[in-house]
Amino acid sequence: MSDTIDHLLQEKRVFEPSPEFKAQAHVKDDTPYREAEKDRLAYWEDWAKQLDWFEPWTKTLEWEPPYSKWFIGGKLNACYNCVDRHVKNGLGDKVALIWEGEPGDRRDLTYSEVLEEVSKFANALKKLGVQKGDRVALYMPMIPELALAVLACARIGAPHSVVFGGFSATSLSDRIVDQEAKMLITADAGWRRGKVLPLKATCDEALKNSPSIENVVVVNRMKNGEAPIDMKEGRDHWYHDLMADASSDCPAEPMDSEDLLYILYTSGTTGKPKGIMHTTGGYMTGVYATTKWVFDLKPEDVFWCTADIGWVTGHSYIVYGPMANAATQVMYEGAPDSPSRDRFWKICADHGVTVFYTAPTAIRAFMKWGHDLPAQHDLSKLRLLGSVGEPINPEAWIWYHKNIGGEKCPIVDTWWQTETGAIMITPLPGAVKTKPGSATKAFPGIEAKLLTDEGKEVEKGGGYLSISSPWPSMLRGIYGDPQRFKDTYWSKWDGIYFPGDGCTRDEDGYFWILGRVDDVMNVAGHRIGTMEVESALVDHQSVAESAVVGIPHDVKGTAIAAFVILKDSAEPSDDLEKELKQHVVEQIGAIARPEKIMFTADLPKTRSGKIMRRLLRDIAEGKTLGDTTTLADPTVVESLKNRYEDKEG
Ligand code: 7RM
Repeated sequence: MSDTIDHLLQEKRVFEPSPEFKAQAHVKDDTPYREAEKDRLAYWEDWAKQLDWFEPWTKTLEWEPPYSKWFIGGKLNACYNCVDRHVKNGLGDKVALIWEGEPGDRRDLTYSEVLEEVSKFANALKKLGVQKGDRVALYMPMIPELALAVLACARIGAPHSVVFGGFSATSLSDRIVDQEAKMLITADAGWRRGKVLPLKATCDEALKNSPSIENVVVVNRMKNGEAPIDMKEGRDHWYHDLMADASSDCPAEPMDSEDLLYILYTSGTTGKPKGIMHTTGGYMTGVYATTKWVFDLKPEDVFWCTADIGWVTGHSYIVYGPMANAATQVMYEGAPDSPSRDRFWKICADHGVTVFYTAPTAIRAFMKWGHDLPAQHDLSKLRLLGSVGEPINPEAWIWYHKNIGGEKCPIVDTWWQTETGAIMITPLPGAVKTKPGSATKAFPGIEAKLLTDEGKEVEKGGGYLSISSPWPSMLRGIYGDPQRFKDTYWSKWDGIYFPGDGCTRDEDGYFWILGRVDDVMNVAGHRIGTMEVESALVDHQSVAESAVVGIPHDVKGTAIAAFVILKDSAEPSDDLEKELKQHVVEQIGAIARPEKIMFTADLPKTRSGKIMRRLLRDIAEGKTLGDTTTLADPTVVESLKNRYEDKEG
């Protein structure tokens, strides 16, 4: 961590928005910051009023830490705000989605077409017995039907829970069981790097352990029989069959501002992911506001967020934020290197993308692939770039600025979390000068500070990031686990939100986020708990104990290294190493595949029994030992540990 700090603090370059950008920007100066500070509630009310409400709220905020309620008594519908009201306002013919499948197939949908499809599918869901309040799980590729299904759930008031299509059957059924989802929506398969991702087959596996699911809806993505599947009579239904005779008349359900909109699972410090809950009025206000100002969105923009809807970034900045703003956006199914490593730049050029939002791990991969690839495409329409998911190293920031942004696009480095629902720390591109590697300042209306363990504010230097007053899109809890909600986010300080990130502030008060300070890893922008991977390893018959650490990786940011103690019956071998990696993939998903597995006879623990992760990281990075493939001799670990304990005094 201290290497990162030193490195970041040497970064002194400052980038001002160009006069041309500033002149056309929604926000040109610091007025909204001052206004929000003067009266935060009035400021958020102004945003909420820009949405359509069936009934107005009577009270803006009720704050009984750690629970907040926003826009109390108000009634609205998230889908209505993303679709119906645009059609009503004459934007029915505006293109909502420009979709590209990985093989190159295309589909454009206008807002009127989205309204028609979503209404029909909402009726189909109702016909299959889904009622307001019932949870619906989605396990889908990045096809238009995923966005449509999410909106259809919102339309009838059935909280959705999207599970990323890269997760395993076990991960899927764990999530279904936790929320007792009644319905599962999937597709026969999806495309990823030219390979067929057999989603329905994985669902069938998950369904063996998901007793709450009554019906399964299957979208036919593979039109040429590339992925034959089994359909279980009475349980499984083709999407196109349901749509064939569904009525397109389905008024949006008036929802209470505090009704549950969705549950999205995210990794924490235990083996069990947390079901983060977001409600309707506050969440919609937060994503609407941040999409408009952070991405400086205008009616003529073509927005492209490259995230998967299976992550929060796709919820907030593909589905709800952009669509609430009546944006035209690109949606892409596949990998950035399929069929070749310039796919993203080809998509940008073909569709005239103006605002592009991606992750540092992708940018680092593009850097490796070479600047001549983007140079072969016309990226001149781009006017604003964004970054999300992990700290962006200054080298990647500068490369992005030069080679993608043509040195004319501001870069918004946006810090936020599944839990925060919307962007929290970010420049406003027309008003805030940027520094490569810094997420700059809190969004207007957000109160971010650095605190010490004791809760003392740090004006300049290092501390823990904190949010000291409630914000509309904040999580409302962890599904089924109020105690964990309190323990995880609200026990460090009194009534102040603890996001779990370390950070420093410079002389301008800019935030430089350093990464997690808990046992959560950020692998290629995805959160994975060390305990989750440890549980998956221990689940294997040959493993007695394991300890997992994150180690630096030049593209992924962090890679997973696992130390494994085998049972007496097993012997270390290359084959076993492969088998264990595969076991983790089967238990969690490919994103959790360990880069390195080291067999050891013992794990270095402190006298109080805590695993010494810092020592393990050093060993895994080769800082402590030459050959680290096996630490079979217990005395090796013991002597390492002693040396460490001596050093630490
Ligand atoms: C949106 C998202 C959240 C964690 C968060 C941080 C890290 C995200 C940035 C960042 C530095 C950023 N949600 N993180 N964005 N760190 N700069 N701009 O990623 O719930 O999946 O992850 O990601 O550690 O706590 S998430």
